Amino acid sequence: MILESEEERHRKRTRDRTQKGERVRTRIKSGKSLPPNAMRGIVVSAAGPYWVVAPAPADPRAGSATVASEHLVLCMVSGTVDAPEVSTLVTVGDVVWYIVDTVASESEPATGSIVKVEERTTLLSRKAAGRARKEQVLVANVEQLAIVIAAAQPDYHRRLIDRYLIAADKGDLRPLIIVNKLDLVGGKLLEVILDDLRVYHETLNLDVYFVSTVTGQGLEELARGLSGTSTLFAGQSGVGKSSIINKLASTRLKVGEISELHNKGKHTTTGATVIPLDGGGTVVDSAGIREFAIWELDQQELPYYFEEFAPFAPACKFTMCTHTHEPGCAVKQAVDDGQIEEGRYISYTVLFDEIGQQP
Ligand SMILES: Nc1nc2c(ncn2[C@@H]2O[C@H](COP(=O)(O)OP(=O)(O)OP(=O)(O)O)[C@@H](O)[C@H]2O)c(=O)[nH]1
Ligand SMILES: [Mg+2]
Ligand SMILES: [Zn+2]
Repeated sequence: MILESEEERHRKRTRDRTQKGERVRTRIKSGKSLPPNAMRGIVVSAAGPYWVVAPAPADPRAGSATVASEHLVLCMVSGTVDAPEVSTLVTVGDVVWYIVDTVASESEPATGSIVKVEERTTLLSRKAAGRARKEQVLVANVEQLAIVIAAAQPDYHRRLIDRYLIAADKGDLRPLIIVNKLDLVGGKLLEVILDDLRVYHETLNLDVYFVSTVTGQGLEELARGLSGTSTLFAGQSGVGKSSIINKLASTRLKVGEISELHNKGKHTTTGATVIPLDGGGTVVDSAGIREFAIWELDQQELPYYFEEFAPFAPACKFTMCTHTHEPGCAVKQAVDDGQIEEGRYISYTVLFDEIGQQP
């Protein structure tokens, strides 16, 4: 879902500027001095051609943004902007400085222009959809990545986890795993799933939460793991990301209403949205991604993202061993001996082949 809608919204933002006779391309001007009336905020979502910005304290140490919907400002990016990134100029989670162009009235929210984007502390990227070699930053500045899978409906499978773990590692996010819809499985199948995921908490030391939004199982423990920090929820469509967030947060951003007010289409429920948690901290809901190709990953660096290979790799017969077809490969031997979990090794080979097929 996000594939088309993200691209479409990006086009829309550009088109809108063209219609208004403004520069189509925004120029990056580093170190441009900040206008005295600029205010600091956090991009909480996108609505049609706008970025929805929540005012934030000018001093970052003062805490997270006030994400009360009545204070949101609909922003476009100004003609010249002071931004560190070339690809994905602005994204959800970005800390920005903006100037208010029109103040809020009874019926209309305030509008403004983004003049500066602060350096990102973390980022979750993927290769942009389509053929072009282009990075797309999905969300910036979140501390944790919750990889959500379902025990059933959609069918249980864990392949996406390893992909997201690499993206989290690259972007400096702390990963955790949530297995939802535990109410749908029992007995033997549940045992198989628990056993299949053992490698993540026992070998890779990740927190793995088993939950159900139907029975409420595991939600309290999960809430503790998310409290006081920021967490992006990612995973296939239908696994229950929004359902889980709805159980943990009572205040939801009403960006949909704002966008309808401006008659800018209905692209508000897709994409990513920052939501404050009742117990402090924020979560970012995102729409399910059908394809998640990791940005800038080559075959040589791939083994380093599989940390459990490290003790064995030095013993491979060839120093440049790719651990795929070579004789005397200590990593493959360790898989055969059960010292490296087979599912993880399969993920490695799948990703290795996938990278090899890229142009
Ligand atoms: N049985 C069961 N169904 C659930 C559970 N959690 C969510 N669902 C259902 O799963 C479906 C999908 O849930 P969503 O929360 O919309 O899933 P999502 O991950 O946000 O999906 P996208 O927004 O498309 O990426 C809905 O019909 C939910 O009611 C659960 O714990 N058990
Ligand atoms: Mg959802
Ligand atoms: Zn090897």
